[in-house]
Amino acid sequence: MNGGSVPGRRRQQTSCRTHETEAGFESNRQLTRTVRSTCPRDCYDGCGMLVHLEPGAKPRVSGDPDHPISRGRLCAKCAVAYNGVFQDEKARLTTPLRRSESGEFEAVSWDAALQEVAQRFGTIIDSRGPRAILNLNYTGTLGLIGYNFPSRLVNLLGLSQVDYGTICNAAGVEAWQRMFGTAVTGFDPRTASDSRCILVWGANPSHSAPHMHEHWLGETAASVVVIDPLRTESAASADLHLQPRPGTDAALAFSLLHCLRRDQRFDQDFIDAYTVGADELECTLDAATPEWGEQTTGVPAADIERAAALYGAGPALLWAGQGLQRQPLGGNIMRAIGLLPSLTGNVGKPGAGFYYLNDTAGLAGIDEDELAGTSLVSTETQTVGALDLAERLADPDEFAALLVWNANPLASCSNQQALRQACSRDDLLIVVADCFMTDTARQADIVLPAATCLEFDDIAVSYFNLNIGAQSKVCAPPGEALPNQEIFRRLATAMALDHPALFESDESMLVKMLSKVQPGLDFATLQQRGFVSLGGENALVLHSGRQFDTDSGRIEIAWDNADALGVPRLPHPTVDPAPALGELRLLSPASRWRLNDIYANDPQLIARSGPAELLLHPQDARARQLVDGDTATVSNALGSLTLTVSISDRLQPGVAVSYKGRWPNQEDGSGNINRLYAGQPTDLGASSAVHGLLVKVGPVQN
Ligand SMILES: Nc1nc2c(c(=O)[nH]1)N[C@H]1C(S)=C(S)[C@@H](COP(=O)(O)OP(=O)(O)OC[C@H]3O[C@@H](n4cnc5c(=O)[nH]c(N)nc54)[C@H](O)[C@@H]3O)O[C@H]1N2
Ligand SMILES: Nc1nc2c(c(=O)[nH]1)N[C@H]1C(S)=C(S)[C@@H](COP(=O)(O)OP(=O)(O)OC[C@H]3O[C@@H](n4cnc5c(=O)[nH]c(N)nc54)[C@H](O)[C@@H]3O)O[C@H]1N2
Ligand code: SF4
Ligand SMILES: [Mo]
Repeated sequence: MNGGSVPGRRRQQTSCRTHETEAGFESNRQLTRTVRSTCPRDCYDGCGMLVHLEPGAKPRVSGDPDHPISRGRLCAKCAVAYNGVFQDEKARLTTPLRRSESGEFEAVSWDAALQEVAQRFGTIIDSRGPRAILNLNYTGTLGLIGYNFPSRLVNLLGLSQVDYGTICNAAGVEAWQRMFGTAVTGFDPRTASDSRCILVWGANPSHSAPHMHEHWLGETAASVVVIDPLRTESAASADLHLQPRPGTDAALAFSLLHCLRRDQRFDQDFIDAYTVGADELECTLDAATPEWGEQTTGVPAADIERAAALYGAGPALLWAGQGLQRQPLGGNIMRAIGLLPSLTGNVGKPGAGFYYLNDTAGLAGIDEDELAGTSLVSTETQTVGALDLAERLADPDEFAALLVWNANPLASCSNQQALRQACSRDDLLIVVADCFMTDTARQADIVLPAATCLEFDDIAVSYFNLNIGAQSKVCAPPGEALPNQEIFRRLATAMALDHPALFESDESMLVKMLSKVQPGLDFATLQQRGFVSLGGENALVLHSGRQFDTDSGRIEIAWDNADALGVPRLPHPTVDPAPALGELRLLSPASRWRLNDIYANDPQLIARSGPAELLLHPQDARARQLVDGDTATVSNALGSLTLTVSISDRLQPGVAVSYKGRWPNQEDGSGNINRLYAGQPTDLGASSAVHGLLVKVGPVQN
């Protein structure tokens, strides 16, 4: 049975319940085993994990060597945190907590906690209707059950919903949904073997998709072009890095298109057959010479020419990052860069395509609407945009309760101080389910301890790679913590509800989902294999039918309903105004050491990431008499923060960076970057424009 050295056989022999590792084979038969699992974080990669289980020892989590993405290694953050804070009972929430008269938390039983929630929700619903309870959830876990199932109760009750996509990617979603008919079907990354160019625009895979950075981009034969105001590691290792001023991307896109058109790289047959409105762009394209592009974006004309030549050689892939659209004109930027594949015909053929997100579960036929019970809504519900949350929640006439799970808005949302203030309302009931005592949980009246992805079975999918993986239970939750779905089943019981959808078992949901992925596939088999790839060994060519789910059935470049949306009919090369004298544009993208704000409390990662930093260009630091290691005040009309200066020539003058992923309560009470973001929305989708933040920076005044 020792197949460990035989490539390809190891996978078959690794099974959750029975596999013995090489080391444990003779002496510890049945005692030492490894289990395959999948990381369900909100991350492009979707790594396969191998969990080593030994009697008397904590599970040891590592990368699955047989998984095509992780190839034996997890990212720097998960490798630490899954073996660290995730398994640290002292850091975890282990019992339900209730705020007592004195204001301190006291441990209570599940029954007591849920009875209280049920009773108080019931009173609010009876007296004011379900709209007075506001639900907020997001992507704390993307396991399909843990992410979706609790929404069944929320939907059945008809609670108000925060559309938390508006804190992340709604501008890009709306732009491409209207343009291509979908923002969640892109390209299969495996098609890169047929590509001659990969253009990564406003994503930083070296942080947000580390395995894609290392393997997919690192090993491709295609030319890699990265467009980012920051010289990220992905930019530094690319064949070409264009470094525009933030918020000038639409102009850059037009300039690239000018060159592509001049060089006859447009695909007129494709344009005629599959797009509408392209002819209306002609004058704008004529004017967008590379020299104009240089002036407008700061990217040298010669580099614009080079990038156009590389992309134009095709087949070419375009990856539109989520950082890209967190700009005041983020919707327009997404429309403008979407013109590249649309006008050059880089769509629906091997090696070509555009990508923002992939709905891998949907492509496999899994019905997430059913998992989330969207059809259970029977009353007229309302949604609240994330950027309006602080203001809306402050109004006692509107909301009497806030329910939060899979999210930490007091760290991640705009207008942090005002939101904290709103959450301090005495007459607002706050219920939070989380694995840790986050800033949001600290504000709660009732805290419900949630299990992590190591503690229940689920299915995890990547939104880049088309893989569907098993998320495996490898240990019991600490104390009394429960998976989200069990928390919400019990809450439904406490509320005396009886709709069967609220009580469906995990097993039943797993069976239904897996039957869609592959007939006859059961969870144990998926665990043994680790994952299933859509299309098997072969790359899928998405959009090969070139049918677009828009009104015209074509790629919509000109929008007839633009007036109603409050945007121009066509994408346009407008750029953001330059910051005023003395101001800097502050970007707060993904940190290498955090997954959003998850892991902010892991001691090893705290040590590795150091204090909250402000990266400054040497010129900007000099002008403010700041040197490396100084503390600086970063301020705007909304407030101020103190951050530790780190001088870096990876930036350009006028641009500063402070990575996201800090818990405000760990930052000496000063909060995190979102203290400075008032929540100005993007042009489309009323979404976060946090990378458009303007600040002043100076030495701390004593
Ligand atoms: N300044 C700035 N702010 C940003 C961004 C930025 O780039 N800059 N990015 C924005 C983006 S892209 C996003 S997506 C948002 C993210 O914002 P949030 O979704 O609020 O992300 P987190 O703060 O990490 O909160 C996720 C929470 O889920 C919890 N969790 C994990 N697993 C489970 C589980 O199984 N059950 C339960 N109940 N809880 C679980 C974690 O412990 C964590 O506290 O932040 C946004 N905020
Ligand atoms: N390690 C880690 N991984 C993560 C996350 C994390 O917090 N940490 N978060 C996850 C989530 S929720 C999301 S949404 C994704 C986000 O991951 P990405 O899609 O990579 O987005 P960001 O990290 O916000 O920003 C990416 C890049 O956009 C650049 N950028 C900012 N403004 C502009 C601009 O005007 N033009 C251009 N061209 N570029 C600009 C930034 O400099 C940054 O390098 O990552 C996911 N993965
Ligand atoms: S967060 Fe992303 S890179 Fe890290 S282990 Fe999970 S899937 Fe892999
Ligand atoms: Mo996000």
